[in-house]
Amino acid sequence: MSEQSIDYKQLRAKALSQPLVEHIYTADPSAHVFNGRIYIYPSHDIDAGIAFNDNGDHFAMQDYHVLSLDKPGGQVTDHGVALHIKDVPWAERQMWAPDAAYKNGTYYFYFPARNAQGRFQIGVATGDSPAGPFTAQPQPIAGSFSIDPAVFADDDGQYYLYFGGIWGGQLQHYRDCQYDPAFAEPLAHEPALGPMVARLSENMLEFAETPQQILLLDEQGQLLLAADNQRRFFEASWLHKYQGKYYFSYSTGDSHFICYATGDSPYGPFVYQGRILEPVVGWTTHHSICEIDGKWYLFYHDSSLSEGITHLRTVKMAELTYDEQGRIQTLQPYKE
Ligand code: FUB
Repeated sequence: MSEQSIDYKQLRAKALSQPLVEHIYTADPSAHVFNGRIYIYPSHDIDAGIAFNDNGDHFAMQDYHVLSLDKPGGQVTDHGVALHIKDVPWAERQMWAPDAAYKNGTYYFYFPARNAQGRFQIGVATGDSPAGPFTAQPQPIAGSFSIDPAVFADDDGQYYLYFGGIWGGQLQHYRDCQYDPAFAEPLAHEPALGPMVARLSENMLEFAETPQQILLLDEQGQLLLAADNQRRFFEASWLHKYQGKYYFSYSTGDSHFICYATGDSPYGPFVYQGRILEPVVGWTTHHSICEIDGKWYLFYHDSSLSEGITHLRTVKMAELTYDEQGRIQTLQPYKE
């Protein structure tokens, strides 16, 4: 079905869940519980009048808002602008998917943007409230590149930053953390590029180590191949822990799935397990997973409110369930 032929009224009625807010467009929701309240760190979508292209230039966001609610189904508060690009000395454009973490009385807000050379890097901003506002560090994280930072706080007090995305996210131009515009996506029969991970330093503002590529394996222990676009990593990394196992989830981009893979270490390797979310309306799909009062929730977005405009998205949440073996049950974004 082409997106032009969709009856959006009907689609919205059949949706798995309804928009969390409608007064602004929001996407790429990273959710956490801080002080017993649910905080969502989304992108703030705008229409900058830039035509759609594979580079994602039409995602021309300029600031971030933080959303919060006291419980699933509760009233959502928009805390206003938490960080604006004009207050980030190194960032020129495209404030894409962010995330946040808490440590020792400070909230750390991680975000990607393009620098003056057009290269994505990842910045950190700090604040004393989970709702912001946040004050950006003058420089991006040294050695950072690409997009979609996601922080995972492990039980042992270590924090890890996951990041990376191909195509507009530029990951294909890096090998061993070195940039060369001549580097491209691997050939179809070669292993796909993996997401990146680095442990964060004690002060949460730097990498404690050189980022390393995560290995995503199939059920035979073979690396997922570049041609396997229904399962290979594209963007939107997220890590959570369930019953002692590490679950790495991500978007497959041009095939539009949210998938997951599991492993025994925050560094992987992770073995592909299946899909979490079938394709939503709009080109991109992006998510986070958060435990709230003993239940698990998927935060995601779609473009049904804007009637299919791919860069005008809306964040949503839906309960996620696991079976006895810890397998995540696939969600259909629209009921049949
Ligand atoms: O919001 C801009 C980009 O779209 C994100 O960084 C990607 O993950 C995709 O959702």
